[in-house]
Amino acid sequence: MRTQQGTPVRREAYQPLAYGVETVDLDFLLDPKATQVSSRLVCVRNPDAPAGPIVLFGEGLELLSLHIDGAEPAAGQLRKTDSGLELDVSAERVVLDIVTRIDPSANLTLSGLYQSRGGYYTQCEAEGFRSITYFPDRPDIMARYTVRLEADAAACPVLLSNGNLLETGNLPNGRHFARWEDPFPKPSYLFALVAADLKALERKVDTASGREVLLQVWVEERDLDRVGHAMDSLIHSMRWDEEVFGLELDLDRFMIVAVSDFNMGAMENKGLNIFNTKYVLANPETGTDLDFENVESVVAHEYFHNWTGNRVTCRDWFQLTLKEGLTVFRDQQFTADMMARASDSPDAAASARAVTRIANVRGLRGGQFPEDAGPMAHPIRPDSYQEINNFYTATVYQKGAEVIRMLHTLLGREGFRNGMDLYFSYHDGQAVTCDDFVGCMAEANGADLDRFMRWYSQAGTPRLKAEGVYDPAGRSYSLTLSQSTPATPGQADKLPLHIPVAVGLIGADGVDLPLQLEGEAHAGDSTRVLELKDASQTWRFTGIDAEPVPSLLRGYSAPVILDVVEDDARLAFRMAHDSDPFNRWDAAQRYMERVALALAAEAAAGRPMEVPQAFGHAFRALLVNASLDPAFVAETLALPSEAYLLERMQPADPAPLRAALIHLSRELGQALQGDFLARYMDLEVDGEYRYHPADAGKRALRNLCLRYMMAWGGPTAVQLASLQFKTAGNMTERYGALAALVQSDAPERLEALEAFHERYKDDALVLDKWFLLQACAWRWSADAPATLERVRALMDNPAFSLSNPNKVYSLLGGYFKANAAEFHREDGAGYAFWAEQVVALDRNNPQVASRMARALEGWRKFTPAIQARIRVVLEQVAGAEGLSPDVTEIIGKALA
Ligand code: B3K
Ligand code: ZN
Repeated sequence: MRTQQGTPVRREAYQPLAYGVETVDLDFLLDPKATQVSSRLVCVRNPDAPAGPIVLFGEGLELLSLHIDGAEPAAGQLRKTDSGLELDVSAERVVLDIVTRIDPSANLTLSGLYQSRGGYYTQCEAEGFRSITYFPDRPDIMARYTVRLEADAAACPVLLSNGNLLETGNLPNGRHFARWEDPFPKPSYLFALVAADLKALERKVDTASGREVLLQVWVEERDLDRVGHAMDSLIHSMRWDEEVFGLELDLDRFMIVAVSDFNMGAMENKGLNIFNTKYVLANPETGTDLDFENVESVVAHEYFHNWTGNRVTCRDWFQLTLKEGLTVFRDQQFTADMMARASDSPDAAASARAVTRIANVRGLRGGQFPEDAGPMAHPIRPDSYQEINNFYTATVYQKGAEVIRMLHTLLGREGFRNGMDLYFSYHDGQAVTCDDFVGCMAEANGADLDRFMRWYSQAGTPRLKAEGVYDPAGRSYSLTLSQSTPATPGQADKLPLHIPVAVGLIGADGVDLPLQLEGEAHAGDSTRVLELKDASQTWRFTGIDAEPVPSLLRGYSAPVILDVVEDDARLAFRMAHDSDPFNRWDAAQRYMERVALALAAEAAAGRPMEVPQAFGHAFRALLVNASLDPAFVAETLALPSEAYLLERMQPADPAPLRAALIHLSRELGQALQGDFLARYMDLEVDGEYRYHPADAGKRALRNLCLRYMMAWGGPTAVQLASLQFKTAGNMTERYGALAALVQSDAPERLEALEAFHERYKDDALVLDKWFLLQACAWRWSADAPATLERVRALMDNPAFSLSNPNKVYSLLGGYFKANAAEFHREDGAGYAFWAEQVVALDRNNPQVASRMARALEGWRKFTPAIQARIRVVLEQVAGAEGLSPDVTEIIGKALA
């Protein structure tokens, strides 16, 4: 039962509760249909809060009994409210005994206590604990927990909860029990239990201070051959946090559990991280290089939460980016360090770091920019929400991480570390705010971050405009940077932000110039961080003998859209010479974007499309440059995502854009067929598969070459792809070949899809890839079968299930979010299908439904004709009966 439909919660309305909780003792009698939960709470008056009752939230619970200090409540002492219960008490300290009953087998929301493949699992963030028992379920209520679990020993031989294991034992009737204790106070959202038939891979390792800890990764027995990489990733994460931040694991035991039915990637429950199988299981036969990378970064992310999130947590959910932005930044830094460490030269290390950064920025531009430009736009610290689960967003996570990165850029590595140390010294064991965090950064560095705080309160992607003027007589170059942020819903006026802009100037010979600002005695490094704080500021570089080419926002030093006039020649120059690898990639992307959007305009006008020759030359120069890291080249030559291009196209029109991208790929594939083939041939990786950035880079570029060759078509491409498909020794190559074949109309396409299905039909995670690939398929010829019909047919595949989020994200999410031209087909059939699926999903799992609903929130960027068609289905869903608050909020904001 969801309550309070439509009533927004406001950040400003925060009030501490009159009573906190000191200790929680839970006892679970696990049963599929009738699990009994007994809870003893020691509630203590909070002297800093206004007087009031004990507030307990509860949702969908059957209350069996409630005692206050051992007695039944007096008449009128206990009140039912919309969100749970309130108890009037006068003592400073009160012991509550509450017994409730719940039905895990009927819980399809995958929030609270639910079942998956016969086991019991919990997910409590953000507000799932209240559907397990009555509790002041807010992150500022931190308590110490003990947990007793009792279950059928045959069905659930493994019983886990947070912290340390105290005791296990057998009981009559084939049941058994375990008792756990978590020594650290925690908010209820970090509570977890698992009762299931699982096996563990175990390792014992010493922490930096020499304490031995037990690490376990729990999976179903059949998956034990896929957990080694997750374990290695966990150990690497521990070491990294010790070395880089001086943070050690604080428990004697750390557990990861993999579950097939899970709404998001993973969850950082104290000492008992619960993961979507997708981010634990990977071996060369079943996981691609990207899967290996994702497992490593998600394991790291959840592990890093132990300090940034668990030891210091959020005061309220508006502060979510306090833990998420910071932890994403930490996992990004970790990945970059891991990639760099595996490289064999400083250049290779720099390139590997850039590849990581490029992936971060691709995610930001493709996922967060559209959010910031649409009806869901919100600051990284939102001011209000209707359903908190809708605010685990790209803005809170990815833009939040960019904001932390800017602090790191402004304060430097050491200054940032000092700020972190101060943060833990002040706030360990507390539930705090974003202001507390930035306050520590400012205090540790004597820095003024007042204006910087605006990043926390302003929504929208800022535009950064740059204009340079060269003065030959004065041998100087003046750079004027100006900023503005477009209005977003509910936030019309924007103030200037504090923006770090890393700048370099490139000389005519392609070499960076040493930078000397007016008034400085000496020239310094060739990259300088300028701090833009006002609407517009000018910097004058001196001692410049000829007009330079500026390289702005190096490393993507701020999450803004850079507006600078650069002609094609200048983009090609930076593609060839920019010493900052990120900006070199960005120059290529900008050039490609320009070409793609120009082609799309021609296609929209029904005129012939022509790819500029100069672009082909610049592209080729990178393709054949064997001295560059293949991973970097692959990123550079990959098309910008459609999602990003649609944001840049005004008005957005998916059909001509798709036509343009197909045309561009084909033309490049044809013009450079010899070069693609040559690179394809010499990039083959010998020997046994290992997950290593050097090998992964070669495979990535090789697969990219194959796709361009396939775009042009012809028998050679089909033969190569078929051969690679049949002889591949690992999933990266097999899947890469399948992805290329799916682009063709040759009979080999269907053969390969069928062979892949036959081989992996019992392997859920691999099948997810197969569903995804077909959902995202482009139509390379007019008579290729329509994607929607294929997607509908695939829903009947026995392996597909609407109640498994991974399946929904692959097949429906792939179609709604990663196949614009097919989804937005002119007859509106894609939209009708969307409406039908959103409403169906919402009946069981509002969080998943809401994610799918978001596929159309950006509808106002499209052409008027498309908007008119979308409005019809938005209104149709808005009128559906019994809609969850999750979907109601999304549709309501879209239509507002
Ligand atoms: N903190 C969780 C996300 C919980 C989402 C709740 N709807 C995973 C993470 O960010 O690490
Ligand atoms: Zn997180």
